[in-house]
Amino acid sequence: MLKKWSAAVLGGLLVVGALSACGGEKEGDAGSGTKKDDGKITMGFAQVGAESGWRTANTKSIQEAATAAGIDLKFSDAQQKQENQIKAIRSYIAQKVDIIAFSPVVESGWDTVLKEAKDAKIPVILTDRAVDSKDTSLYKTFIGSDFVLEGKKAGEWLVKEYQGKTDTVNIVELQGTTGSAPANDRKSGFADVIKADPKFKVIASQTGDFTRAKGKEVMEAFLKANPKIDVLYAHNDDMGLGAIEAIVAAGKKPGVDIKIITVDAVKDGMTALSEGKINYIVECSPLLGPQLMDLAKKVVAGETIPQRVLTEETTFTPEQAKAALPNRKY
Ligand code: GYE
Repeated sequence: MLKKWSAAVLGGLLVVGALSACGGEKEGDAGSGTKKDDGKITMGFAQVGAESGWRTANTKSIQEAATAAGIDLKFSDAQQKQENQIKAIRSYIAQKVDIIAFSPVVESGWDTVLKEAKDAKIPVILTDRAVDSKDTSLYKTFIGSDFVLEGKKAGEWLVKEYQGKTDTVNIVELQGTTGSAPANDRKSGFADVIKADPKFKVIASQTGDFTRAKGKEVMEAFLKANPKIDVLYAHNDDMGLGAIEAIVAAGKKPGVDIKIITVDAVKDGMTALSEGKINYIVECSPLLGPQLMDLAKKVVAGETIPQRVLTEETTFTPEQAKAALPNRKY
């Protein structure tokens, strides 16, 4: 599925590693007018919540990178509620911050508040999750992963794993937060790949809200309703880890009786993968802080930046997880 911004940005696409270093601009010498007397840039950041290991690592990355870049960060946690994020953004507008960044909980419903920021001449950067606004002038850039590609990678692993086999493969899916970009896109990317072979059947698909507790609860219901589940595809590690508890409680062996694919590659997920309880993880990097601060400085300085900044990511098998774990930062 082509995203709204795609056509507009094809010319200016930039791919950079999530760990790439900050640019070397002098802090606080950019732009004018709204900055405080100390010349520091003030950023208002409206975070999604604290729903997962990924999110915790993302928050830490943003806070540390702000300190390192000399940016004054105002941070809010929306507890996965769009109305809280809108409130936070409005309060940043009222406080006349230099720049607003946020990771939109869901894709739709942002035009009004984004227009308010634009009218107040406060630039906005989207991080991690996209919005479906048609007017791409409402934000300066969108930095984060390609979630459709992540879903496709999950599907491709499955196709390979069951190559040459003809029996039906019953799949259950734990979706992320309803209406969020990663839930929509990880679902569609995966579906696009597996639809080529009718032996793959998604027999149940429900949201687990990206949390461990919900992942466990929904998996329990899946197990009760479906005697034969071959594969679990969870849109993040945390839901997969919750589901593992439900699978064990049902007397089945995770990774063996039920094959498990997840997305994120946070430490707990990678540990389960290295132990064979998860079979495959598609990486999604939460370390967006340094790039965000770098881009924020450029925007405040009036420099032109690409409209889409993609993070570079890989995939992990159990062997690769074992090798990567000792140096894993999150
Ligand atoms: O995969 C999940 C988190 O938006 C990419 O949100 C992020 C997702 C991540 O809760 O763990």
